[in-house]
Amino acid sequence: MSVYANPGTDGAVVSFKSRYEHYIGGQWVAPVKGQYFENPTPVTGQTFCEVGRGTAEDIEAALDAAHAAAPAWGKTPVAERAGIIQKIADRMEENLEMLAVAETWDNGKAVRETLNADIPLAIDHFRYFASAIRAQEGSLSQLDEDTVAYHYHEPLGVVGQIIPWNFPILMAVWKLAPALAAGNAIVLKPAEQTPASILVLAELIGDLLPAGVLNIVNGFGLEAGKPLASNKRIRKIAFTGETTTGRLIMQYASENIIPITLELGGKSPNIFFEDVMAQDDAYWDKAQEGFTMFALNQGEVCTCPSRALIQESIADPFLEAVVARAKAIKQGNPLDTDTMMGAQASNDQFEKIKSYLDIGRQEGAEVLLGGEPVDLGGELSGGFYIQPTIFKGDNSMRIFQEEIFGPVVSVATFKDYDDAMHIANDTLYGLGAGVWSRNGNTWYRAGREIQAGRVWVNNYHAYPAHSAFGGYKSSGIGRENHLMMLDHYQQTKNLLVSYSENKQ
Ligand code: TXE
Repeated sequence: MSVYANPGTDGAVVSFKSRYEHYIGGQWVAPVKGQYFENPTPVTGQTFCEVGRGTAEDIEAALDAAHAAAPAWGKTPVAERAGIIQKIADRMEENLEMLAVAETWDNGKAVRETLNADIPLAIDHFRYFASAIRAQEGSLSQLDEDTVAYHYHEPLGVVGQIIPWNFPILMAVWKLAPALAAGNAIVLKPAEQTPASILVLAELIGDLLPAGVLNIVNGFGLEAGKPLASNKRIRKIAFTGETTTGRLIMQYASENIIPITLELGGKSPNIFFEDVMAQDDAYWDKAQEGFTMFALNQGEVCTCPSRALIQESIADPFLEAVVARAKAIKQGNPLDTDTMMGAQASNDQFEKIKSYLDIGRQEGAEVLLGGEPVDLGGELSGGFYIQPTIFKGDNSMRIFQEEIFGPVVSVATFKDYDDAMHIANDTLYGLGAGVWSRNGNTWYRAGREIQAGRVWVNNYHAYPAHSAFGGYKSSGIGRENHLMMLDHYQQTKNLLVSYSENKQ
């Protein structure tokens, strides 16, 4: 066990500035209106820095810088661009602990996860897209003997990106890596709940990119996000956040006829068929671990397996085993490397989850575990901590239908395969799902039948850069990760050429 020192104290691996401005054109630039907002750490609830409160004027300044930088960046040879992105990944790797602790302090998540998942995945993401862009090829079609159609990939130019607070650095990098690789300049707005860690990243890697290629304006949704997403000077907007906000982003984008990618909410079913308990072996152990994934990242994951569906015939022994397992989740100081579950990202989110704990009880759901906020004592008393919670109820309840975004799983039972599919698909959302079965026919059929963009079979919560990720139904539009992401940041130029001297 080791505990990282609080940022700003002796022995800390990261020290934040007390005040952050916007990052525009490779410089720190004060907000035009001179306003700042306070940024508390969810670990203790105490403010640790203030951050520029962006408005339309700051977005315009960032767009000026991005437009000035975009043409040269777009024309930079692919190998050179890829080399810069590789250097970004290397620099992040050299500073892994610093970035991990910065992310933990800003967001509240356990450092065990930021050290082993958030930051390593972000690094790999840059490496993947730096490699992918070098392997990308255009195409040529011969239309007749003298006529040829060439297809080129071109960057879009200047793009906007709006980031959520649940994985601040990783969600930013999911968008930055393909956009930069494809040759675009970017204006990015982090979430107001977690503005600092992305600025620490910008400070770390800023000198590697030509000035103006990456610009960051902090601020609130309507004050800074809307002027970016509705701006005529962007050629694309990428958004991750709530479904209702996604609907607004779509409206803004429709005014300017620009493409969008939306990664929105979820209510992912995690389905356990009766054969998971056929033997007391490593597979059964893995399946139990798969159930506890609802608490990963304090449940603040768009693909959180927040609905667990258990076959009726095994419900009692299954629940006895997984409740015991979930009881062993170690909650504590997020900076302690033994801690498995840290703090919720903000006071608003903390209050929202508590209200759903009440709603679950009022709806008559049975509380099998947890169900309360926790006071961890000492300096953590002001932080935002909730117990891992298991409710048992039925799929019509609000706790099964609405995104809670906390360490809360709602369990229902099903009779047979058809019943499981019916319950799994009885939701507005379609982002993720899990299927657990030893029987290939069962998991294959279920995997294809569940209406979700990502179905994990006999595993959960893996996010490799080269697997397409995105939603069906109200969970979003477009995909992130995978080669296909480059299509979202490029446009196709077709040159249709006649080499004939004398015929049309
Ligand atoms: O999200 P918002 P919130 C879900 C989760 C959570 C709920 C509310 O259930 O409890 O959403 O979170 C910016 N124009 N998810 O309110 O508002 C905002 O500043 C332009 C799921 O924080 O969608 C922030 O940068 N931008 C999710 C970003 O949008 C606007 C991750 C997300 O904020 C805007 C986060 C506007 N009108 C929350 N309004 C996931 N899918 O992973 C807000 N923003």
